[in-house]
Amino acid sequence: MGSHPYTLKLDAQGGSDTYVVNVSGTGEYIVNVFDTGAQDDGVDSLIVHGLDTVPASDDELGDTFLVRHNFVALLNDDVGDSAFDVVERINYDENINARLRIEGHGGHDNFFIDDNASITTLDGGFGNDFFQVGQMFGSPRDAAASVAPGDEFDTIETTRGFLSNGITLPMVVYGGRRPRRLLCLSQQGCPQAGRRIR
Ligand SMILES: [Ca+2]
Ligand SMILES: [Ca+2]
Ligand SMILES: [Ca+2]
Repeated sequence: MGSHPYTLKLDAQGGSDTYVVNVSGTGEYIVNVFDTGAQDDGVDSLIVHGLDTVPASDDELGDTFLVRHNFVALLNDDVGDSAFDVVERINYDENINARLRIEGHGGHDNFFIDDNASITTLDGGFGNDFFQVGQMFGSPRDAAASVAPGDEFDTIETTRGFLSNGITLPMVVYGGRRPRRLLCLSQQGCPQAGRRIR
């Protein structure tokens, strides 16, 4: 996963622990949430809070979260060119044995999920939030595609490309009060695939 000059390590060790990360929406860092307590010693949770913003228009993008088997990332456009250039990255693993919870709060937030290593809850909060479970890629996500060591992840070859798992462990999605969209490409069980959720 490489090193980063702004890295914070969190390890509350044995017993039940709750780790909370409030993202900033700008800049980049790595937070390592690696609880070294035994897997049967308590329940450990990770909660990631997005920004609670009030969008000025329907086009104003809120938080963009990327969820994989080894990290949650908030993608930031610090340059303001409508391209993501820096990342707030929270590494986690299966030692988060209770739940990974990501809350978008206010704003038109987007969630892209390629895989998970913990039972997961996504809560969009207020705003027109979008959730996509599984993404299509042009090639396997390995070193040949310049994916960093340790960040490789499984895909399934389909007629349209290489599809990420979407989820390995159960996930619950809460859309909030206004119309949301859920696009599910995953083959790992999506009872509401392609349907709007409320
Ligand atoms: Ca613990
Ligand atoms: Ca938000
Ligand atoms: Ca939201």
